[in-house]
Amino acid sequence: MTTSAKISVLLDHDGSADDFLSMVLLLLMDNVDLIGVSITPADCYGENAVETTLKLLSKAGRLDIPVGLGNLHGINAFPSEWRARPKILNALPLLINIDTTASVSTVVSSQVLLTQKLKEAEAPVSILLTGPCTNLVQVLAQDPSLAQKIGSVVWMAGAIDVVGNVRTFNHDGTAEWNVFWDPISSAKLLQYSLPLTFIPLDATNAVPVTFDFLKRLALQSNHFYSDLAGQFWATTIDTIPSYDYTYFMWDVLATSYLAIPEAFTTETIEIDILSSGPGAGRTYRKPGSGQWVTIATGVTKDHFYTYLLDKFNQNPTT
Ligand code: AGV
Ligand code: CA
Repeated sequence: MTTSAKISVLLDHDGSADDFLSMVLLLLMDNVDLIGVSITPADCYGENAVETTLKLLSKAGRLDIPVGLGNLHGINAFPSEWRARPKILNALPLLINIDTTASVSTVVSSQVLLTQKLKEAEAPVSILLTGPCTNLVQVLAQDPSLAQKIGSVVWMAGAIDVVGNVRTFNHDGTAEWNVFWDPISSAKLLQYSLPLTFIPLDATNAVPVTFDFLKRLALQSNHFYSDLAGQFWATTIDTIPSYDYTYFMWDVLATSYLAIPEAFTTETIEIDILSSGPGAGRTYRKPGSGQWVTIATGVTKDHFYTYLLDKFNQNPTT
């Protein structure tokens, strides 16, 4: 495949285990040219997530890809036990000896990175959001003309016809975390008439991280990326016994949409997002809102799992 056939992708992630595996997947996709990685300090502490990001880029021989860190705070912070996770990832034997001290100084602000990459883009850019959308909304608020450079926004976000995954004080449980973190920016995102695709819990609920899948992955752990994915997901296993906090392939599913859209069923609908109150962050159908979003409603499980096992069955080329 020639470079011109590739889509340029900007990733904004928020440092959970599946965010990093999403970045790895993008690096392994034949049809994707990853042009920048921006980090939202939401489901992570920023410094730790920068380190993991740089370690993975270094391992892949792709430190040429610029990294940005957002200096921002959500209205509804993630629990600190979840945010501390990347620290464990950096201590894993596969990553601990990759020294990133020299690269840390090259990290810029997320807004500078996203603005610059959109400005200089000659072809439409696809933006993949695997955390909250605040960085992107701030960039568009600063310069709305940049919206013309965006070919698509794929966001792991929302819970349309299913219950949400926020379980916290004074909340009614209807929201998904990435939308809830900053529900005001989430509602604003809908106002830019961007080509939006949401991969909501409606689709991700079909793909939990199961022991069966982890066993299949482990059988091919002689390949670096299978070993890495297996170890990353193993750090999330303690969330599994409690029904509400089962770990799903949330971001990894959203990322796969860029490569295997044919595995998904979708629907294009008008929606709205509640920006405050006990339902803050709720994404709901609202005919007549004029805020059109394509939502993934389901996925062919086997197609997706097979794709993942195939992609991770690789080693870094350098
Ligand atoms: O709501 C799903 C989003 C995804 O982007 N994140 C995790 C994924 O990266 C928040 C989240 C929900 N439940 C969680 C989460 C859990 N049990 N642990 C960590 N993060
Ligand atoms: Ca995430």
